[in-house]
Amino acid sequence: MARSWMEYRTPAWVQWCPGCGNFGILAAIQRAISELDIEPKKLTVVSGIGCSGRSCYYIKGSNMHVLHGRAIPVATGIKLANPSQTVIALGGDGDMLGIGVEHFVSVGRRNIDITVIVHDNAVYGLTKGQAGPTLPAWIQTKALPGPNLHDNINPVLLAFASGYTFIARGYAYHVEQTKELIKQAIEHKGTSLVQILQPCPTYNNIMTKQWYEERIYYLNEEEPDWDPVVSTHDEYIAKMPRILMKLVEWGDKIPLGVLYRNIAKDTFEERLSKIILNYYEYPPGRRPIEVEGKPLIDPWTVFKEKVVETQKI
Ligand SMILES: Cc1ncc(C[n+]2csc(CCOP(=O)(O)OP(=O)(O)O)c2C)c(N)n1
Ligand code: SF4
Ligand SMILES: [Mg+2]
Repeated sequence: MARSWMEYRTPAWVQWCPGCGNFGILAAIQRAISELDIEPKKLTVVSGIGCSGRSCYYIKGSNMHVLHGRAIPVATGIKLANPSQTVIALGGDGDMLGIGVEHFVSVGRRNIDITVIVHDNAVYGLTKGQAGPTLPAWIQTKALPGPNLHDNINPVLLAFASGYTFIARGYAYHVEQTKELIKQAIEHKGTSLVQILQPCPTYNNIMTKQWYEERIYYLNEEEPDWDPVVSTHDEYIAKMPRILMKLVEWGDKIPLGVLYRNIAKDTFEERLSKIILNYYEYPPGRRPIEVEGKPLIDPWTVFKEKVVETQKI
């Protein structure tokens, strides 16, 4: 029998404001990993800096809280060293699409089997409500001295253009549906994005629960023939116009659910295993680093050879 989601809680005190959408996202992640029955030691949640970034303290796993915007490169390294590990990189809209946007894009080119979760409240919650990269132009949330003059990034369209092979959008207060999306994202082989619309009752007084709930709808409910899975080039060409329409839809109506899934592309790990034939049996994380107390590699010799010697002019 799968572990209860309660077993994925930690004793850490949850430091979010009352009503914060992060509570729903945390519950959805804990329920997803519990239903997938992932052992805590086989799970790594890597998070960046922000209110959302604190999630890694609240989920039981071999987790890391890293520098602002750097959850994806750290998650990439962990996955490549331990391909059997389930790896989730999470952060806010600022973390993932502001300071970390270069990593958000680059990971799509590799199709590494990790799940990226964006807690999207359209503001920098932790630093007191500045405009985030997903805040639409002309909106003035309460901490801004005037309306936002920047256009907003569309995370799902950017993920598509970057090569992500699974793209979904959920809503933080709908724990059950968001849990299902996270489960599918984790099970998908390749880089997955789940953008989660997350009300921030403290700083985003425009994009509130009511604002979202007047706009969101579930694709599989409103369009029962919705099928965003592509497995061949011909299917890709045939389905693309409709998928693109949904990726760009944002305004009076905001679609939720799986927006795109490509099961034809190989993962970076699969590509690596074609050059390193024993990669899966003997990944870097399983190789010894010392024998009889002595390191296999002397860091000073390596530093001298690779850095000091090459700097000689
Ligand atoms: C290098 C660096 N620059 C700036 C900051 C300050 N800072 C901390 S969190 C944050 C933005 C948080 O916004 P977001 O990623 O959307 O997370 P949220 O708090 O909304 O969940 C910023 C700018 C920092 N910690 N490190
Ligand atoms: S500031 Fe906003 S995002 Fe941060 S904990 Fe409070 S409600 Fe949540
Ligand atoms: Mg934010």
